[in-house]
Amino acid sequence: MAAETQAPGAGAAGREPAHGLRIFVIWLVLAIAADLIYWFVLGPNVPPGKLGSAAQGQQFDINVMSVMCIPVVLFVLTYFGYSLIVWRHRAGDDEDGPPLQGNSRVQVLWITLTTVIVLGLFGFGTYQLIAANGAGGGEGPAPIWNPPGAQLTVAQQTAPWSPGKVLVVQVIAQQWRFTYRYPQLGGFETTDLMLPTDTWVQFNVTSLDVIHSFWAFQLGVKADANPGVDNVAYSKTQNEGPVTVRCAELCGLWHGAMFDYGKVVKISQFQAWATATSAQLASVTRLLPAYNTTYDPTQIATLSAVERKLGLTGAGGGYYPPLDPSQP
Ligand SMILES: [Cu+2]
Repeated sequence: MAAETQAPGAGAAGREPAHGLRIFVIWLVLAIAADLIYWFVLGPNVPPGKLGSAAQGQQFDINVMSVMCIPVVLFVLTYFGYSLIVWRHRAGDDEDGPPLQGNSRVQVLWITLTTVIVLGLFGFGTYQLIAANGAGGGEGPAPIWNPPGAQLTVAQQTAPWSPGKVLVVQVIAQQWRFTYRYPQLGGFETTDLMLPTDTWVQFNVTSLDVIHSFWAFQLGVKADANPGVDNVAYSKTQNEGPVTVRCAELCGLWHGAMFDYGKVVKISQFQAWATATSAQLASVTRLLPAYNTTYDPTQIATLSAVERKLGLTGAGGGYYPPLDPSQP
């Protein structure tokens, strides 16, 4: 670029320095340093973290994109800074700059680089979507990408769970809370999202009323909860740690209060919790409608009765009609 042009009147004695090479060297040093700092220092701390495989995949994608973008941003800034310092107007210099008449090398380089970056990201993004089994998004009732052993019929979803198997967790959304049903652990329904480490989790997300969205941030899962639809999303838990669940779809007056917390715990702790909870809730579990991927609205009265038995009032307490005292 500017390397080949000579300022008018510069003459043989006043040859322009190799601006292009200078800019390139400054940029290269800055870009390598910034990318290394980003990748090794900032990158490992980028949200949503590494609690679940989908989250880790998202962190990796963000980091790859950042490492590609940082040099582009730095090139713009380097060029800008170099121009301000080297090519600024100097006192007494009233000459015009050289006329710009296009530069096919720069044009070819520009088109090639942007094409490579965009197509590269397209390929990378597509691969990451497949490799991460849907990358934490809801894939609908018939997922295209399943982890091994995750294609289960409803009957298979109720077969007892043991470590190493895919854990089925049904997420039931309603105004304005989430409850979690564990069909492989006796079918109890709880307000705590408890998960074991090192386990593929199949979230079967549904709703009893309006459209909600199950967003388990640290697991990298976000899936719409639609009434009458079983929306399947996957994440493999990795470490122990807390999970925050929020509703990510404006769903009515108390949407903002529709959140709860969960935990990823050791497998032995999870099994102890499941055994205790299953026993503790046995009388309530008997009242629940049989486990299914979706629930008919006529079953909502039963479900809400059960929730009251569980002591769930919260924001949704006034939504359902009062309990019929003659019902158990
Ligand atoms: Cu909601």
